[in-house]
Amino acid sequence: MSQTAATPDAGADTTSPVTQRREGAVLVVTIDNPPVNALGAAVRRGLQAAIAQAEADAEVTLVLIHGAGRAFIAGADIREFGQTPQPPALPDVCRSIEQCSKPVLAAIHGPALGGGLEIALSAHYRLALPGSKLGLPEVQLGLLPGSGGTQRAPRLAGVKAAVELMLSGRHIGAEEAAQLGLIDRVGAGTDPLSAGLAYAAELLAQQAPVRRSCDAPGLADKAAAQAELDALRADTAKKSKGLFSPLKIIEAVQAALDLPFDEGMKRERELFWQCIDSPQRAGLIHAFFAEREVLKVPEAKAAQPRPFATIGVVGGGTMGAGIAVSALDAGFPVTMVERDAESIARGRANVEKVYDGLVAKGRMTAEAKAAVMARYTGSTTYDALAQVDLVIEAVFEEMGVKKAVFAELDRVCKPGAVLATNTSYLDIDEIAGSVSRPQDVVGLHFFSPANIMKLLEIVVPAQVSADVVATAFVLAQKLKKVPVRAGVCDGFIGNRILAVYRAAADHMMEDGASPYQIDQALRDFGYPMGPFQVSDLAGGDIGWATRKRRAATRDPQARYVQIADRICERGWFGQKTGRGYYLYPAGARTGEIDPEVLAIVDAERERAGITPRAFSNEEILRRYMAAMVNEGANVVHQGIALRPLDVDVTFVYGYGFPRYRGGPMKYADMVGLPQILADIEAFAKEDPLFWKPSPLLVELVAKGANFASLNQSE
Ligand code: T1G
Ligand code: NAD
Repeated sequence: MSQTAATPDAGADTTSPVTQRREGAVLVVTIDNPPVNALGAAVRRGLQAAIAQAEADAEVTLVLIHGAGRAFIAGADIREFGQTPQPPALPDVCRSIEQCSKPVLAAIHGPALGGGLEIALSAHYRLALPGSKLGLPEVQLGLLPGSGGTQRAPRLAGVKAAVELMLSGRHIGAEEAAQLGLIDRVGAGTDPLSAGLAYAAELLAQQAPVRRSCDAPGLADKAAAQAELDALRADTAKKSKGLFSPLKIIEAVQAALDLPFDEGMKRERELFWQCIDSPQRAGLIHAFFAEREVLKVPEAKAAQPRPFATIGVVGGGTMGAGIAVSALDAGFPVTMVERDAESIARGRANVEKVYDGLVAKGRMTAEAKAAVMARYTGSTTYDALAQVDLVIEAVFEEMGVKKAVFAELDRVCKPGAVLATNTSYLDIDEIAGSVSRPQDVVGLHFFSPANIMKLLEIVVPAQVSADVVATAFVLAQKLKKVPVRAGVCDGFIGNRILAVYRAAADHMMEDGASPYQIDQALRDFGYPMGPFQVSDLAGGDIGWATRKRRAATRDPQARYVQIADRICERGWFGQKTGRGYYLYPAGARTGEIDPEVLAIVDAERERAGITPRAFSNEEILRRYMAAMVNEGANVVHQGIALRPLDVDVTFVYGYGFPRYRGGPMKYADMVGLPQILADIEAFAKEDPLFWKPSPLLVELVAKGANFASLNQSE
C-alpha cells in the first residue's frame, strides 16, 4: 500500500522540498532540494513537519529519511550564513528527530556532510551506500559542526576519530564510517530508498527500539577520552596556523566530556556563533563559492568543448616535465618533444624523478610507476605530435623560440588540435597571429611545480574560438586544477599584480624596512612565506630576466629599486644557489638573515640618497595590500579578470594568499574600500606615479559599493 500523506496542517506546503508518503508502516521522508539537498529553511521546516506527522500517525511505526538526486544532504545551506536565521534552527530539527518516539532510519547515498551528517547522527539507525561521502567539513568554512556533531559524533565514534574527522574536514566512505561506528550498515546498490526500505523491514521485524546517539557510550571512559582530547588540543594549537575554528571544535568536544548532553549542545551553539561572527568564516565561505564561480565563464556557456584524449608537451624543463606529470597523473597518454636526444633524456628524467620520489616515500609502487611511464613517449621530432588532440608548449621564454615551435605545431598538428602556450609574460595574441589557425591557440599558464600547484590561468587571446576555451576549462577539471580565465596583458592576472606589490615591498625596503621585517609582517598576516622568501624559492634569476626584458620599456620617471639586481649580479639567486636574500647553509630550506644583504641594502639607500626610516608591521601590510588591491582593481577594470573573485581565486591558489581571508579583493571589502583608497591617496603624495588610484576603486567608493557587488553572476 503506498499513499502520499499530506502534512498534518491543512495548508500543507505542496512546494516543500521535503515530501512524505507512507510505505506500509514506514513514513518515507524524501528531501529533494537540488543540487545537493542543502538544509535551507524550507527543508528544515519540512523535516520538522515530517517528524510531527510520524508522531501523530499511529499507523506509522518507523520513519525513513533519504535524499533524492545525487546527495543525501550536503549540509546547511551555506548561502544562509551571515543572513538573519530563519526558524526552525537545525539543532532543534535534529533534536526532534532524535527525540522521536518511533525509530528513525537515515539512508545515505552521495554526500552526507556537515548538517547532513548531523541529521543522520540524530536518527536512530544509519545505512550508507557504497560511494557515499560522509564528513563534518565545517572547519573548511571557518565553522564547527553546530547541530550536535561535536556532541553526538564522539559518543558514537570516540573522541580521537570524531575530532580528527572534524579537524581534517575530510570525507570518508561508507566502509570507514561503519568501522568508526558512525553508521550501522553498508547497504547495497545505488538506490537509497529501496536499500532503506529493506533495512526498515528488518528493523521492524526485530522490533528495533529507538536508540539515541546522545546515549551512546563513546565517552564512557572519561580518562581515556580526556587524554585523547588533550593530545589533539596540543597538536591543534601547534598546527592551526592562525585559524579560529579548530580550537573551538576542541572546546566543544571538551563540553561533551564535561557536561550533560543538553548543556553540551548549548555550549556547542555558543561556540558555533563565535565562529559565525569570525571574519574567517566570511573569508572561507567566499573562497568556497569563488572557486566554483570561476568555472562560470562566457565561453563555457557559449560552446561545447572539443573532445580530447591525448596530450603533447613541447619542452621537458621545469614546467614541461611538471605539466607532463600532471597529465600522466590524470590518466592521459603524453608525448613530449624536445630539441635533441640529450634534452629529451633530461625531460624524461625530470618526469621520472617525480615518480621515483613517490616510490622512495612508499606512496607509489614500482609497478604503478611503470604503468604511468608506459603512457609517456619522448621524441625529438614534431611529427610525433601529428595525432595528439591538445599540445602545451613550455619552451624558453623567448618570442622567437615560441614562434618557431608554433610554426612546427602548425605544420604537423591535425586540424582541430588545441595549441596552448605556457608563457608567463609573452604576448599570446602575437604567438596566435603567427600561425594559420589562431582560433586554436590559447594560453595555459601553469604554476611551478606544475604537478602540484592548483592554479591554472586560462589566457584568452583575441582570436581564440569559444570551444577552445571551453576545452581548456575541461582540461583543468581533469587535471584537478582550479582554472581562472584571464585576458592577455603583461603577466595576465597573477604575475601582473605580483609585479606591483613586489615593487611596493622593494620601495619599503629601500626606504628603511628590512626584507626580513617585511617577510615577518606578511607571515603574521597569514602567508606561509614573505615576498623575499618566495623570491629565493622561485629563483631570483627569473625576476632578474623579466626586469632586464622590461628595462627598454620601463618609464624612466618610475621609481626603480636596484637592490635585487645587486644581489643577482653576485649570482645569489636563492635556495638554488645557497643564498639570495637569505643564507641557506648546507641546502637548508629555511633561510637565515644575511648581514651582507643588509649591507647591500644600506649601500643602495646611500646611492639613492635615501635616509632610512622605521616602518611598523601594520604600515608594511597596508602598503603591500593597497598595492595588490589597487592593481587587482585595474585588472578587473580592464577586463583582464572577469570579476574580483577571479583575482581572489588566483591569489589563494597561486600565490599563497591566506585562504581564510578570502583573497585580496574580499580582504579589501572587509577592511572597507574607503580605507584602502584613503591609504593609496596618502601614499600618492610621496609617489604619485606609482600610487595611482584605480578608476574602479574610485568609482566603487563614490557609489558606496564594494568588490562583492561585481561578483554577482548573471
Ligand atoms: N550549501 C549551499 N550550496 C551548496 C552546498 C551547501 N552546503 N554544497 C554545495 N552547494 C552548491 C555549490 O555551490 C554548487 O552550486 C552546487 O551546489 C554543486 O556543488 C550546521 C554549519 C557536496 C561534495 O561544507 O563539499 O552544515 O556552483 O560544484 O563538486 O553543522 O559541494 O552549481 O551554483 O561543489 O559535486 C557543510 C559543501 C556546510 C559541503 C559536491 N557542508 N559542499 O561537490 O559539486 S556547513 C559542506 C561540498 C554545515 C552545520 C554546518 C560539495 C559537494 P553552483 P559542487 P561537487
Ligand atoms: P626551462 O628552461 O626549465 O625548460 C625549457 C625547455 O624547453 C628546455 O628543456 C629546452 O630544451 C626546451 N626547448 C627549448 N627550445 C625548444 C624547441 N625549439 N623545441 C623543443 N624544446 C625546446 O624553462 P621553464 O622554467 O620550464 O619555462 C618554460 C616556459 O614556462 C617559459 O615560457 C616560462 O616563462 C614558463 N613558466 C615558467 C614558470 C617557472 O616558474 N619556471 C612558471 C610558469 C610558466
